[in-house]
Amino acid sequence: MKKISLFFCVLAAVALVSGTTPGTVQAKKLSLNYANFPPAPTFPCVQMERWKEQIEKRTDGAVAINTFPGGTLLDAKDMMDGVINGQADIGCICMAYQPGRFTVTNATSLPLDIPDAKTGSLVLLDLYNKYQPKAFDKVKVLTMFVTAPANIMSKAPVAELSDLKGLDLRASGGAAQILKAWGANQVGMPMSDTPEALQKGVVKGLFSSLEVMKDLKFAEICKYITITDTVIYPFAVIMNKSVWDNLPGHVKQVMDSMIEEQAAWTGEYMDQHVSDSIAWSKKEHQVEVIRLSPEKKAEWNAKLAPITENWIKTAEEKGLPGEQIVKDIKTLVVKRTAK
Ligand code: 3IO
Repeated sequence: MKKISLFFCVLAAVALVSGTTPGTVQAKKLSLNYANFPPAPTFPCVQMERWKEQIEKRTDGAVAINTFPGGTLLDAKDMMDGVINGQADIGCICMAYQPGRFTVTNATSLPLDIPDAKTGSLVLLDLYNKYQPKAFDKVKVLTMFVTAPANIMSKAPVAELSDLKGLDLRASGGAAQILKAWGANQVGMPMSDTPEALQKGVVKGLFSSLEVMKDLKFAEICKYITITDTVIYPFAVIMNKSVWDNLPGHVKQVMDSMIEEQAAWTGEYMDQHVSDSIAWSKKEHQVEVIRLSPEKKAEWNAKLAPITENWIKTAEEKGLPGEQIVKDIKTLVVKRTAK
């Protein structure tokens, strides 16, 4: 009799705890805001949705990621400081928009022949890991990636350096330096401002990776592509430092384990999507692709020689090992291409 009543007492206690206070049994769900500057169909936002999905799955729903594409939470120029200040927990930055701020990582946007986005993304991450640049001291880096090499998209055909002379083309950062060296009239602005600038005729084309021909419908306006495959744009995804510090250990582990995987995934997605975009632009919008002969390519490349030299000089003036950084990028490209 005594045994039975004890049994029922325990049973009643369990029922009481689990039945009346469910909130204390289940851990509170963490919710994080992720800001992005360009429109949802573009690759920085595609990779954001993929990361969100994977994080939510791999943390068994302990974390919810709320995504804000199209500059609805933070725009391109405010992204880095907005995340540092906590206006968003996570943000995606294009380092080309603040070239002086991200000197080390922007060395990947020198004309050093990064062949594709996958190789470039892994090289950028390796470089970041080696140098741990001060620019990222106030944030946690969740991943880094680069675009495919930039090419010219224009309203009028560009086949010669003389076609570029004084032509208003939009680019930022390292890519902007290259347009200048070729004699174009380089106009700086983030990608998110470019559709309107093209539409209004403020610029006559742009210099970036070709997936935007499809994702931002530039093929409707730019009927010509000139293949130069010269330089990439580097990106980073960053988290507010104190938000990171306060995450549970198992969530940190999941996020850390995705840093390199996400870089490779995004690079691969970008490379594939550029091919799709070129095919789509030709078929749907009769876009013409102009290729430079090897002689012409050599002539164009010769104009770029001083860019890397000047960057090294500026970096060393800032107390950075410029020469070594450039050497490292070249070595890493060979190493990562071989894989
Ligand atoms: C880019 C930025 C936002 C959305 C799609 C994009 N494709 C290539 C870039 C690189 C870049 O930031 C730029 O300004 O060309």
